[in-house]
Amino acid sequence: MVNNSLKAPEGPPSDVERIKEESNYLRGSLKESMLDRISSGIPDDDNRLMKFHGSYLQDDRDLRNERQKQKLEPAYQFMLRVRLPGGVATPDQWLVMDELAQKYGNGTLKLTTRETFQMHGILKWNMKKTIQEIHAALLDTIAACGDVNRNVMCTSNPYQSEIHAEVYEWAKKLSNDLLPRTRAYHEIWLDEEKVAGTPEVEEVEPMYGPLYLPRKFKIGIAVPPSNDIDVFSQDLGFIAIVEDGKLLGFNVAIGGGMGMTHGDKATYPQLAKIIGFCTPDKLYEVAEKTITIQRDYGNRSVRKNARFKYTVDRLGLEVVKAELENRLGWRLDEAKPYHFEHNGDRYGWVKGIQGKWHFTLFVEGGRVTDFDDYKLMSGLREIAKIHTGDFRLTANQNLMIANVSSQKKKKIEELIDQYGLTDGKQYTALRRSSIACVALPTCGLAMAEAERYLPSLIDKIEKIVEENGLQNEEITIRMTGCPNGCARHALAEIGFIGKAPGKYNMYLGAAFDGSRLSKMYRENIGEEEILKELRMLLSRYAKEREKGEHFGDFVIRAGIVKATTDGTNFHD
Ligand code: SRM
Ligand code: SF4
Repeated sequence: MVNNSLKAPEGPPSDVERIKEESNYLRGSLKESMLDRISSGIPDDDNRLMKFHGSYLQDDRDLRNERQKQKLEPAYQFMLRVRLPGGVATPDQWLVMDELAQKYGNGTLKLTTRETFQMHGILKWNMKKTIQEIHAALLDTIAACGDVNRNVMCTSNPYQSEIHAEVYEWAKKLSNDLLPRTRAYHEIWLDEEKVAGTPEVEEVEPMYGPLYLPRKFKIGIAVPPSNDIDVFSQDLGFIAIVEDGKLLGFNVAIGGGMGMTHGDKATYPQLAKIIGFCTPDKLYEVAEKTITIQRDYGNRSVRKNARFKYTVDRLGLEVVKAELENRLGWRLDEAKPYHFEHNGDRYGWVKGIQGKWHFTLFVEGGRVTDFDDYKLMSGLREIAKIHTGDFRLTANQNLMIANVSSQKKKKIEELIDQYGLTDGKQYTALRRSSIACVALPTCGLAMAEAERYLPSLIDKIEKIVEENGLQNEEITIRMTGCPNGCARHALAEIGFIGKAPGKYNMYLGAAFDGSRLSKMYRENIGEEEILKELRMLLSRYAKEREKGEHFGDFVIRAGIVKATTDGTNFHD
């Protein structure tokens, strides 16, 4: 099966490879470590494995210095991420997540950029109970993190709900069928009897193998004209091709990813490139074989160059395509025409098929909680108690109350009014087009604030926007606390990447439909300079733009930044 003319990079395996190899299919000593009462943390090796179970050990960085001074162990806590293909949850599941966040978490839920829930602040002693209660709600956290295929996303687009329903089924099937086969999760968290090592059961991972993948792997399915899931940022993206209301199949795009490291040009965000078309019945096969190529040729030595995008760029797109077709035993069809219009969400009420209604709610930074003057979490709880449709978590960190029957619509509208839940229409379109990653205080990799800071920065930018009459212009703006790109910053028309506390690199020029990466415009600047730059840029945009021209296109036409034509020239 392995093509000897293709080679994986040479070099000693990274430490994580050793941990996986010694882990006995992701068990390690996790079970024992979780029972150990001496520390509220777990050893590093187990924390690496923990990711495959959907969780990370973190510490509250707001408390880090103080605890260090007092010679106390860091304020350890776990983040838990649910696997929720297509972002679809039932009202009962919503209520369980809400209850668990109050009972074991920090009382909030984070709606993530990959359409799922994260809980923060769970203590070690409560982890097993939390996972068991999630399991009882017919959800799990398997493979939500780790070197495996992650939560499969699909468009939440309410405009073509019959196609959404079909595409969602494919996303769910891919997510389920690509799960690791190890029973480690069931043994450790759900008390299933141990199978590994018993003579009658030999555990194997037919697709992943014992070392799993060199790095995380992400799949998303977009339904044009909406590119809400940023299909070109995925390791493997599928673009639904619909003709006369029928799903014909999918264009296949490979090799996207957003992460990079400051100052290291060998790392860069990249867009997936389209290599052909397949019919729906071939979707799984294409995904599986693509994953095995990355399994066999991905970089297992240097983790920051281990994503599939680097494998594709190193081997060449045509070579990878040929290898895929070789493994499939058939050829992909020619890609079919499609057209994306935007990568943001569409807010408010929309009528779908069978008389069902969908309401997309603006959730700033994806954080669901009861704020002093905005009881978002309580409002959604009351809605979940009477809602008979479902909830859809969007890739822009928003929430859709979906499939509302005409009979229920009035009651839900009343609750929306009572709790002041907003579709964001009272804000500028810029705020509605914003995303911020978690960053501080929980993310161990954050160099600067994102979710906690972007709203107040936007308060100031909104004034500039209004002065220039741009309040209804959708301009995508995204902020991350570090260059890993969890808010897909490189696909924002205005992007900020944290460099140090209060300092950001500023990027401009991505396309509004998610088809072009941005370019660095200013390095290491603080709020004052950010606002100064935006005052100049937005006033020029207001005066000089052409009809219908998006901000990302304008800054390129006006010569403010060069267009990034490929990830490999992102830093030029
Ligand atoms: Fe992410 C690591 C949060 C979407 C690229 N991401 C992390 C960790 C787990 C930090 C860590 O490794 O210690 C963050 C946890 C913070 C916390 O306290 O919760 C984290 N990532 C998130 C979320 C919650 C951001 C959000 O505010 O919504 C998103 C959860 C998605 C999910 O539900 O699965 C999230 N992360 C993304 C995306 C966007 C996407 O997938 O569409 C990306 C860019 C796309 C990509 O993967 O290229 C992304 N996260 C990364 C990377 C860089 C990976 C790379 O190879 O370049 C890291 C760091 C790493 O893996 O070493 C990372
Ligand atoms: Fe953390 Fe960086 Fe991801 Fe933000 S982009 S959540 S700071 S890893």
